[in-house]
Amino acid sequence: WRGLIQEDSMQRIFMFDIDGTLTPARQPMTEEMTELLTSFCARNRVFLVTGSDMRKVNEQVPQEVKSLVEGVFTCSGNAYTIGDDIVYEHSFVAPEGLVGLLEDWLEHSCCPVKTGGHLEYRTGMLNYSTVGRNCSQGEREDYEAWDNENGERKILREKILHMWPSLDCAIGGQISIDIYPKGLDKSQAYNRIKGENPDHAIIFCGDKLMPGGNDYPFFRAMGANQTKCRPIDMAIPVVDWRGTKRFLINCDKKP
Ligand code: M1P
Repeated sequence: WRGLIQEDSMQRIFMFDIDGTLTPARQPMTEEMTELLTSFCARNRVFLVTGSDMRKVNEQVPQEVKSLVEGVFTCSGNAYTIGDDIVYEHSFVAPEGLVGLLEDWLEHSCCPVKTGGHLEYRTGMLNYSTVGRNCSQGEREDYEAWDNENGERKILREKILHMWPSLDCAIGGQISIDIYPKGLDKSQAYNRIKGENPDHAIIFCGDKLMPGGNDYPFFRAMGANQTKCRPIDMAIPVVDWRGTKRFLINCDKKP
């Protein structure tokens, strides 16, 4: 009985990554997901947590979904908004030499296509892409395949971590890396919402939960906070928005 009572009274908060989890990377949410998520948000407490900035969120997440979520963490947790109100925004000044390293890397990279828009200064972080943000969808997919074979982003990440121990660096999407001060990552989103809701179970869906991925710090923060007592927080790995769709449908099924 005790278990059942705890189960019934346990409140859940759902937190979702966006690119690769709710939408294809840098693509708008499909109509199917929009419909499902709108209905889910109307019945559950939902927050979004992305490496991207708000401009990209607005391009990808329909207003009907945005109006139903409780809050949106952007720029890897370095900015937090509720509705139209900015709750906080962090700043980031790239340490000496970092931009120079990225420029040299760009010049020497064997990546076959470079399109411009390689550095993006965002709130609290810097985003770097060798193929560049001006690439077409085809060039984006080609870069991802090339990077999977050549490991460019993993190697660049290791180099940055080695040269600047005060920085962290993560692979979030298909073509770029996110760079920010150590600890100022998506764990900020977990810590904030868990801090405000210690009695709630947090359930987080992400496609980059593995070490080096930009959802990993969120997962680590959950682990650091976890005791063997309820509520147990859960991280749900997905490979794409279809996996998240299956998760949402399963959530609604009665045991
Ligand atoms: O939100 C995940 C990532 O989405 C984009 O990744 P990419 O352009 O590489 O596919 C970027 O906005 C990136 O910063 C972000 O982490």
